[in-house]
Amino acid sequence: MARHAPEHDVDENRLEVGKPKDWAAGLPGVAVSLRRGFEQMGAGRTVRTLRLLNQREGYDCPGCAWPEPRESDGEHRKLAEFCENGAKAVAEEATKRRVGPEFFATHSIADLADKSDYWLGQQGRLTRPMVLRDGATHYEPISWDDAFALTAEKLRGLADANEAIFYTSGRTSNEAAFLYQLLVRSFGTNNLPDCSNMCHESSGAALSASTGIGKGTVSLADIHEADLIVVIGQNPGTNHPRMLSALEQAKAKGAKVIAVNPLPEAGLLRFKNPQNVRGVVGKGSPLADEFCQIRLGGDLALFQAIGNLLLRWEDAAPGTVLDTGFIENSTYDFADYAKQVRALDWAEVDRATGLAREQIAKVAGMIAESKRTVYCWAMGLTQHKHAVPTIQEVANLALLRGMIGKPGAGLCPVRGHSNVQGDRTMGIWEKMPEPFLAALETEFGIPVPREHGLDVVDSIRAMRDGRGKVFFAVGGNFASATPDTELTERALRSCELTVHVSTKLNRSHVVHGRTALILPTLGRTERDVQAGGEQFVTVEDSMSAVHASRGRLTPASEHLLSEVAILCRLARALFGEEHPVPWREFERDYDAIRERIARVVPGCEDYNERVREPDGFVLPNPPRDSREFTGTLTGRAMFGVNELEYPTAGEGRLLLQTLRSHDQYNTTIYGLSDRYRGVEDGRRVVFVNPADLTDLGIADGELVDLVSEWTDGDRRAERFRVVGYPTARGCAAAYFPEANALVPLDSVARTSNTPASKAIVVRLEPA
Ligand SMILES: Nc1nc2c(c(=O)[nH]1)N[C@H]1C(S)=C(S)[C@@H](COP(=O)(O)OP(=O)(O)OC[C@H]3O[C@@H](n4cnc5c(=O)[nH]c(N)nc54)[C@H](O)[C@@H]3O)O[C@H]1N2
Ligand SMILES: Nc1nc2c(c(=O)[nH]1)N[C@H]1C(S)=C(S)[C@@H](COP(=O)(O)OP(=O)(O)OC[C@H]3O[C@@H](n4cnc5c(=O)[nH]c(N)nc54)[C@H](O)[C@@H]3O)O[C@H]1N2
Ligand SMILES: [Mo]
Repeated sequence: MARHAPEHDVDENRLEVGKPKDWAAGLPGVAVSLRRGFEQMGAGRTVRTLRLLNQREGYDCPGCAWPEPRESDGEHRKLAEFCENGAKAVAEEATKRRVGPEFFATHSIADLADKSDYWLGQQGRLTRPMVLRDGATHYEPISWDDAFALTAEKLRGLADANEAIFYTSGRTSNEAAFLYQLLVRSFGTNNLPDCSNMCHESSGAALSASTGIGKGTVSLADIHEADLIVVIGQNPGTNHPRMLSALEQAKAKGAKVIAVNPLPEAGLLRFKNPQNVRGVVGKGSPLADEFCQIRLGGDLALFQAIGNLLLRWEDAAPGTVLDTGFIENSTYDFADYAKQVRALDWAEVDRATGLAREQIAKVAGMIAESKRTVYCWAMGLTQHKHAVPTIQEVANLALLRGMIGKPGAGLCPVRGHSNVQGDRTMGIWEKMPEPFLAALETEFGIPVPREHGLDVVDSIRAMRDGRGKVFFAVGGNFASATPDTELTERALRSCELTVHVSTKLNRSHVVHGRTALILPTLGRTERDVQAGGEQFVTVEDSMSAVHASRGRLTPASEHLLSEVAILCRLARALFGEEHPVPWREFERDYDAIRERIARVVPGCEDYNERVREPDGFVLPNPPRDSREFTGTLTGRAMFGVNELEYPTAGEGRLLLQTLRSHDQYNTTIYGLSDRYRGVEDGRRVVFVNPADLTDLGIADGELVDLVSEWTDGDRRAERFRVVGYPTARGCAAAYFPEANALVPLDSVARTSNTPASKAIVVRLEPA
C-alpha cells in the first residue's frame, strides 16, 4: 500500500539539516512573524491586523487555545499579546492572495491532486462557492442558493439520516457550533465527529472518569502561582508559544519546571522572551530544571513509578508526603490504586521509560516537596493506545498530594484549536449527555435523536463500508488530518456528496465525493455584517474562559458568507420556512442565538450580558471552584487503577511518532522551516537516534521508505531523509500529515478511539 507523494513534497534536493537549537523565540521569532505578515498582507495590513490580535476590542487568535491574561485576575495584557506562530496563523487568513473561479478553471482536479498541502494552502483565500459535478474535471462556480438546494436535496434523498456525517474543526465559533449541532440533530442524527476525536478526546475521557469533568482545572493565574510545573508530551515553543511567557513568569517567582519528552524540544530548554529587551538580545532564561527524555509511550510507567515512591516515602514518614485528609474526604479507590502501584515491577519501568532510576527518584522528590503543582500535557500523551489510563495516572499523582481545586495547582490539558473546547461545550460531540439533548428538545420543540453518532474513526469506517454517503465539514481538512491516508481517501471518494465550508484550499477539496461543494466563509479576522448590523462571535479558551471575538478586516471577497449564515440558509433549504427553529432570525442577529445558548448550555446563563464583560466569563468547574467531584460515578475524585503497559517495536524496528514542525498549523503548512530542530527547506525527514542508526546499519542522510507494520499488512511512505537526532533510543519522529499514511485506522486509543499517532511500529528500508 504505497502512497504516491505529491510532486511538491519531494524536496530531496533542497533539504538542509543544521544543528538543533536549545532555545526558542526571541528576535528571530519577531522577524519571522513580520516577514510572513508582509509577504501575505503587505506592511499596512500587517500592523493593523496584528495590533488587534488577542486584544479585548479585537479578535481571538485563530492559532492555539492558550488563554489571554484576565484583568479580573489582576493580570494585564501586553500591547502585543501574540506569538510568532499566532502571527503566521493570522497572515495565512488575512493574506491578499485569492483562489477564485479563474483559478479553478485553469487547474483541473487531477492537477490539484498532485500538489502538496503546502502548495494548496499558499494559493490564498477561497472567494466563491464552487461545485464539482458528477464526472466533471474542474470545479465551477455555483450560486449560494443552488449550493444549498443541492445539499438539501442530497440529504433529503438519504434512506436514513445516519448516512450523513457532519465534521467540525475547532476554529468554529460557539454561535456557529451551537447552530450546527442543532441543524444536525434536527435532521435526525448525532453523527458529529470533530477534530477533538483525534486530539484531546483521551483527556476528556480520562478526566471525566477521574474528576467528573472532561476539562482542565486551572486558570492562567494558577500557572503563574505554581511552584512546580510538569510539562508532559508537549512542545510549547512551537505549538503554544505564549505558554512560555507563563512558564517564565512562574520561574521568576521560583517555580521549577520538569519536562517529560522523548525530544529535547528547544522551547522546553531555554526561552528568549521577544516581549522584553533581555529576551531579544540576551541569552534568555533556562526553562526545564529537569528534562526526562522518556521513550515513546513510557509515561504511564513513569507516573506509576513516581506514585510508588510517594507511597513508600509516606510509609517511612507518615503524614509528610500524601494529602491524607483530601484522600480520605474527597477520593475513592485509593486502596486499590495503592495496592496496584506498590506491586510495581521496576524492571518494566526501566524498559518502558528508558530513564535512570535516580532521575525518577529526583523528579518524584520534586513532586513530593512541591506545595502547588500544575500538570500540563498535550498530544504526547493523548495519541497512544493507552492514552486514557496514562492521563488517569497523571490525575492519580495530583490526587495523592491534593493538587486539585486550590490556587497554583491542578490539571491542565493544553488544547489545540482555538475553540475546540467551546465547540464541545456547545454540543459538538457524537455522544452528548442526556440532559443536554433533553434541554435542546424542550427549547426548540424538535425531536432529538438519542442514539450515539459516529466519531472520526467510525465515520471513516462507515464511508468505507458504504454506510456514510454525505460528508459535510465545517472547517478542517479531514482527508489530511485523519489516519491511514490511502484508506481514508478511498472512503471519502466513495461518498455521493462531500461539502466543505472552508477559508482556504486544502487536500479535502480534491479528495471529493461523486459531487463536491466548496463553500467559502469568513475568517476570525474579518468583519461580519448581517441584516441586524455588525456581529461578533464568542469562543472558549483552554481554561474555560468564554469571551467575544470581533473581526475588523474587510472580508476576502464580497461573496463570502459567515459560518452562521451558511448554516441558517442550509437549514432553511433543508427544513423549509415552517421549521420550529427561527433560522432567519438567528442569521439576522447573533444575540438571538446566544439567548438560546443561555437556556440550553449549562453554565451559560445570561450569556449575552456576560460575554460583553471586558474579559467575558469563566464557565463553572466544580473540581476547580469548590473541590467537588459531582460528575464522577461516586461523587468523589476517582483513583484510576491501571495495569502497567507500554508500546514495544520489536527487533530491528522503531516506534515512530508523528508531530508538528515549527512552520505549520496542523495540515496548513506555513513554510518549510523547522528552525528549532535545524531542518530547512524540506519536510520529508525522519529523526532517529544516531546509536539506533548504527545498530540498523543506516547512514545519517540516507533516503529511506518508512514501512509501518500492522496486523492487516504493511503501509509505506516513500523517500524520507534520515536525520540523526538526539531523540530517545528506539524512537523516531516524522511530520504530520506526511506520515499519516502510516497510521493504521484500527490502531486507536481504548475508550477514546483516538488514532495512536504517536506510536507506530516502523522499519526503515533503503529507498
Ligand atoms: N504553531 C502551531 N500551533 C499549534 C498547532 C500547530 O500545528 N502549529 N496545532 C494545535 C493543535 S490542534 C494541537 S492539538 C496542539 C498540539 O501541541 P503538541 O502536543 O505540542 O503537538 P505535537 O507536535 O504533536 O507534539 C507532541 C510533543 O509530545 C512529544 N511526545 C510524543 N510522544 C510522546 C510520549 O509518548 N511521551 C511524552 N512524554 N512525550 C511525547 C513530542 O516529542 C512533542 O514534543 O498545538 C496547537 N497549536
Ligand atoms: N498523524 C497525526 N495526525 C493528526 C495529528 C497528529 O499529531 N498526528 N493531530 C490531530 C489533531 S491534534 C488535530 S486537532 C487534527 C486537526 O484536524 P483539522 O482541524 O481537520 O485540520 P486543520 O489542518 O486544522 O484544518 C485546516 C483547514 O481549516 C480551514 N479553516 C481555517 N480557518 C477556518 C475558519 O475560520 N472557518 C472554516 N470554516 N474553516 C477554516 C482551512 O480551509 C484549512 O485548510 O489533526 C489530527 N491528526
Ligand atoms: Mo489538536
